[in-house]
Amino acid sequence: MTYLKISIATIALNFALLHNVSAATINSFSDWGITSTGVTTSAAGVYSHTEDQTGNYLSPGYGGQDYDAEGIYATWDSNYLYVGVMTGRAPTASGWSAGDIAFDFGSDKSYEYGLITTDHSGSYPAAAGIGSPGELFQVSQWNYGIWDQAGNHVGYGSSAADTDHPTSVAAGSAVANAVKNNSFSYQALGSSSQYGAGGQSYFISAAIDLNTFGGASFLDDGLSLHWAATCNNDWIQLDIPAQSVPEPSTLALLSLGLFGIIAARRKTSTKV
Ligand SMILES: [Ca+2]
Ligand SMILES: [Ca+2]
Ligand SMILES: [Ca+2]
Repeated sequence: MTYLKISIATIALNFALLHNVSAATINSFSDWGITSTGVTTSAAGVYSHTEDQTGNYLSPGYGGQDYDAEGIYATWDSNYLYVGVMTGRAPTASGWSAGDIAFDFGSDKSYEYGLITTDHSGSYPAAAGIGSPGELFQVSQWNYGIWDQAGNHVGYGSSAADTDHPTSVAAGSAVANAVKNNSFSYQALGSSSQYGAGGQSYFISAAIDLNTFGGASFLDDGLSLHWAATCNNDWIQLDIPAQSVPEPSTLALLSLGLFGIIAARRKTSTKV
């Protein structure tokens, strides 16, 4: 009976590590568990937060579907953190371009990394970020939007702008080999009647090497992911609680050890 319990615990532990799907690109979009009728997902191991809107007012700003941040998603396996954002903002939109995906380790409102989503061509120059689409930056300075609180416009570059909600990377350094080759994607989702309500939706996604964030300890203090267009008309944030992610090597040894115990007990029982 004892070894049966150990066996079940081992299986549960393995499942906890392996059930996170490999949702790397738009080409495997179904891996995120998002159907063609909405923005929500029920896929095991996928963390998500959705705020799909249709009206002109979004919070803190305005702009309707063109600026709607509709969903933000994350999952991981033993090698990569996969991130996704669904929005009505097109990658080539003029005016306020799409912002970058911001990473806040420790969920303390200090955003350490940014995944560049566009080259900001056609954007308002003052608000444009740096870097090339698909690059990950260690960030020393962010740009912010044009609001200080819901509905209160302060204009671009104001010191009163809400710094809890960064938009694009203003300064920092690119981290080499952080983003898995060919994993970055920013594409339209089907026709305008699909996915997020209110019109056309787009999906931004990438796979990031966990070694960039310290490997298996990357969630020890929790992680918040954040996205907004460069105006911050609508921001969206996903908070992943602190948790320990097993080291693959430790897990393998643990499994071997437990199976060793099971084997030994079975051996013992055959003797009896
Ligand atoms: Ca929408
Ligand atoms: Ca929204
Ligand atoms: Ca932080």
